Parts: sequence; C-alpha cells; structure tokens
Amino acid sequence: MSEFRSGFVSIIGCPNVGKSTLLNKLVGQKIAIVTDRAQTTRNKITGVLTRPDYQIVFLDTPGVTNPKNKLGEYMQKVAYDAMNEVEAILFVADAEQGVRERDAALLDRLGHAKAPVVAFINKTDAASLGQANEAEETLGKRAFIKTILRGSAETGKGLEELEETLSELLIPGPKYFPDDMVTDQPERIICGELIREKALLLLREEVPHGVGVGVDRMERREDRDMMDVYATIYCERESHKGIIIGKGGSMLKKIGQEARKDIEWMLGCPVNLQLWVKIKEDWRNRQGMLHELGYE
Ligand SMILES: Nc1nc2c(ncn2[C@@H]2O[C@H](COP(=O)(O)OP(=O)(O)OP(=O)(O)O)[C@@H](O)[C@H]2O)c(=O)[nH]1
Ligand SMILES: [Mg+2]
Repeated sequence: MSEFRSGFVSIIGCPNVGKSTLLNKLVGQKIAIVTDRAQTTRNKITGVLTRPDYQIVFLDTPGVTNPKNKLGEYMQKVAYDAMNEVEAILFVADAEQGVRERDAALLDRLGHAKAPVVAFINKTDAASLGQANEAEETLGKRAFIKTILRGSAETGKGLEELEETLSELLIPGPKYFPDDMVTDQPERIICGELIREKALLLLREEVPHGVGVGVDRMERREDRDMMDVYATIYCERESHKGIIIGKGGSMLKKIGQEARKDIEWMLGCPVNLQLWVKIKEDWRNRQGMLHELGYE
C-alpha cells in the first residue's frame, strides 16, 4: 500500500470570487457562509477533505482588499499568514470579472510564496468562453503558477480535476483530523456565522459591513431535545439598529427565522433563538470588541 499523504492548502483570492463556495463544495458540507457581498469571510476557516489515501486541510480566507479599519487589517493578515507553511496555495479568480489589477497585486505577492500555486478560474457557468480564456491567458503570464484550471464551485464542474491536482502536491504525512471531522470550528462560532449570513443577505447597503454577531449562550434543555441559543447582533449606529430591527421588529424576526432553520439543521434539534441588537460605535476599530467576536 502506498504511504498516506496530507497537507494544508490555503484558498486565496479577491473578495466575492467564490472561495467559500468552493470550500463548501470541496468538503461536501456548508461550513463557511456565502453571500453576494464582498468581504463575507472574516476569519480563517478550516475544511477537511479525507480520502482513503490522503487528507487535504483547506484554509478558506477573507478576500484580499485594502483595509479600512482594524477588522480589515486583521482580515488581510489572516489571508497573508495563510500563504505560509502550507503545502499548496489555491488562487481563485472570477471568470466573469476577469483577472484585473486587484488580482495582479495579490499575484505579485503570491509570486514570492514558497508553496506551489494552483489557479482556479471560477464561475465559468456564468461567464462566456471568451471571458474564461482571457482570464487563463492573463494568468498564463505568471510563470510561477503550476497549473491553471477552470470550473464552477456552484455546479461542481472541474472540481474533480482540481482535487486531483491538489492531491498530487501533498506529502507523506499524518492524518491531521479524524475521518468524520469536516471543520474545527466550534458550533457556537458557526451559529454566529449563520446569523451574520442572514443579516448580510437581508440588509442593504452599508449596514451589513458593520455587523458583528456574538453568541452569548447555548443551552440544551434538560426536559427535552431542544437548544436555547442567545446571540447579540452588534452594529455601529442608532440608524443601523433601527434597520436591523425593522418595522415592529419585522427584520430581526426574519433574520432570526432564517438563521434558526440553518442552526436547527446543523444541530439536528429544534432551536429557540433569541436575538438582541446592540450598538457598539466604531467596533471594527476597537481591539476589545474584535477580541470578543473572535477576530484576534
Ligand atoms: N454563478 C456562480 N456564482 C458563484 C460561483 N461560486 C460562487 N458564486 C457566488 O459568488 C458569490 C460570492 O461567493 P463566496 O463564496 O461568498 O465568495 P468569497 O470569495 O468567499 O467571498 P469573500 O468571503 O467575501 O472573500 C455568492 O453569491 C456565490 O453564490 C460559481 O461557480 N458560479
Ligand atoms: Mg468567503
């Protein structure tokens, strides 16, 4: 029998190119939240893919852009740090958007990374063949990129080939995680993320970017199979608080209902979800709050 191989592969790219969608599809379970907003992912998210003869530990990262506050600086650091001490880097581009200046700056940096870089041109289902070819041509000028593949995280096209290419970059090594473990994120964190996802999807314009979610308590009922989850949605202004709560509480109710469905699915039991909204002015620049919400 051949030796077991393993390794870490970080998923790097600009915001909104489909990194988290790709992670979820590759590991076969929703562990990272996905929205049509840029900068959805704020932390490093570990996703594990275990096969009989290898294990790939994916690290999903925040999309790289210029930071506008301390949270942004933290997010950028998470992405940059994930370029070190990995067996491979999976650079993701958006076929529809093309490979542009924002990607160029990131690619300049990746050119200095020690790990081999594989590029995946995503969203080919939404792009024309010409657009995908153009993206490939631009990426082809970067000699350090080992392999350029294309496909769709949404439909799954091209993902088998991607997995095969990445598996060839693994090295003889241990099984870092047990067979049935898909992520190392605690349930509490995923709960908070699911609430944030619904807030991002349902709220408009500038409100979502200033939203943070903290799960205060999760308690299992003693008398029946049910979980009580208490969480706080933080925002930066009185006006934002009003929008999040909505007329007669309608928006908060909607966020809660949609999040509860996902949380119940994850926990496998009925959930009583209690949400509060609190204002923390400029929290994205406050170390204490960043720490409290797990951005450290
Ligand atoms: N048509 C199409 N849409 C996709 C595909 N992959 C992702 N998307 C959509 O692109 C949007 C962004 O997806 P995410 O997975 O959140 O992107 P991301 O790169 O993780 O974004 P950040 O976390 O903000 O950096 C979502 O609306 C996805 O549904 C794809 O293959 N095809
Ligand atoms: Mg993401």
